[in-house]
Amino acid sequence: MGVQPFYRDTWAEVNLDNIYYNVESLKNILPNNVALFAVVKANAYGHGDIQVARTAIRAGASYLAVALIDEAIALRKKGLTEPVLVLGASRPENAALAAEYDITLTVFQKEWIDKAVEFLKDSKPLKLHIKVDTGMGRIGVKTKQELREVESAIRTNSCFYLEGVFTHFATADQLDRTYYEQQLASFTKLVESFEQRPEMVHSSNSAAALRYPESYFNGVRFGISMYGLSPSPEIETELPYPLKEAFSLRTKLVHVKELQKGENVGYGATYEAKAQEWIGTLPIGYADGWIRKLSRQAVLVNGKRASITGRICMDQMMIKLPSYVPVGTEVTLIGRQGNELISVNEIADVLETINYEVTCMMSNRIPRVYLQDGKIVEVVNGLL
Ligand code: PMH
Repeated sequence: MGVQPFYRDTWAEVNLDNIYYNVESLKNILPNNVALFAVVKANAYGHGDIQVARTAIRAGASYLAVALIDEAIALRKKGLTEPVLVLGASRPENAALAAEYDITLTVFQKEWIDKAVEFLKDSKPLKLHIKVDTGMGRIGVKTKQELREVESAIRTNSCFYLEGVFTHFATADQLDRTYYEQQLASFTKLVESFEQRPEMVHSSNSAAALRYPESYFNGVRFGISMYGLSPSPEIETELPYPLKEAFSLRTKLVHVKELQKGENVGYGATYEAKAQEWIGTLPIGYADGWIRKLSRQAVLVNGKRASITGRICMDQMMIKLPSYVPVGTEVTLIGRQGNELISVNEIADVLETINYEVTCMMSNRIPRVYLQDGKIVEVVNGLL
C-alpha cells in the first residue's frame, strides 16, 4: 500500500477497521449460503473504491458492485480479481470489453442481448445478471413475458452465462413495510417463472439486509451501512448492531487574526465582528464539496464547537474562535474530536439531504488517509 504525499492542510480519514466491523457484523447474521456484495460505486461513496473493496473482502464479502463499467475497470486496474457486478446500464458495444475484464453486467432488454452477440464473437463468455423492476421504476424487466424473452435470448447464445437475477427496493428504509412487501412478492413470483433459475438471486440493499431476512435469497448488496451510516434516520433504532462511521474530515488553521468591532469577513462582507474577535481561516471550500449551504454549520476546535463566519469561498472559509488559537491547530469538520462528534447525519440535516450524498460529494481534491489498527496504512492524493 502506498503513501502518496499531499501538500494541503485538509484531508479525509477513512477508518478501515470500522468498515471491516460493519461488514463482519452483517456477515455474522447472514446464513452461510448468502453472498455479500460490497457496493463500492462512486468511489465507494467517496471513501475510496479499492481500499473499501479489499477491506470488505477481508471481512467476508465475495462480490463487488459498482454502477459503471468504468468503475469496474478501475478496480481491475488496481489489481482486484474478485467478481464485480455493474449495477447500471452498459452499452452492448462494450460487451466484449466487459468479458475481457471478467466484469459481470446487468441486462434487462432482449434487444441489448441480440446486439451484444455481434460484439462477443471471439471473446470469453460474458457473465450476466437480469434486473427486474418490481417498483423502483428505474431499470429492469417488468413482466414474466419480458423476463422469459431475455432469459431465452441469453440461453441460446453460448457467449453468455446467466449467473444472476436481482431487483432493488424503493422503500426498505421506511418504517411502513407495505410497498417493500409488494416488491418482494412480485420479485418472488417472477423468479419462480424462470425456466432454469440462475444461481444468484438477490434483492436486499443495506436497509433490507439489516431488517428483512426474508429478502436475502442468496445475496445482499451492502452499501451505505458498510460505511457505518443508517439508510435512513427512522430505522436507526431498529438496526441489529450499532454501526461505526468510517469517514472523518479534518483541516488545520492556516491563519489566525484579531478583528475589531465592525470589521467584516468574506465575500459580500456579510459577517461583521460584534466586538473584538479572533477569526481563523481554514483551507477548505465549496470546490472540495464543503458547499456554501454549510455556512451555518459548526466545526470542532479543541473539542468545542466554533461557527463558520461569512460565506464559504471556493478553497477557504473562516471561523470564529473562542479565543486565540495557534496556526496549525487541527479542526474537525466531520468526525470526533475530544468528546464532541459531528456526524455525517448532522451535515446531511443542515444540507437538507441524505447521508449518502454527503460523503459522495467530497471531491477528489481532498486526500484520503486510510487508518487501520490506529495506524496510517495508505494515503491517496486524487490530484497527483
Ligand atoms: N443495489 C443497487 C442497485 C443500488 O442502486 C444501491 C444503492 C445499492 C444496492 C446499495 O444500497 P444501500 O447503499 O442503501 O445499501 N444505490 C443508490 C442510488 O442509486 N442512490 O442512492 C443509493
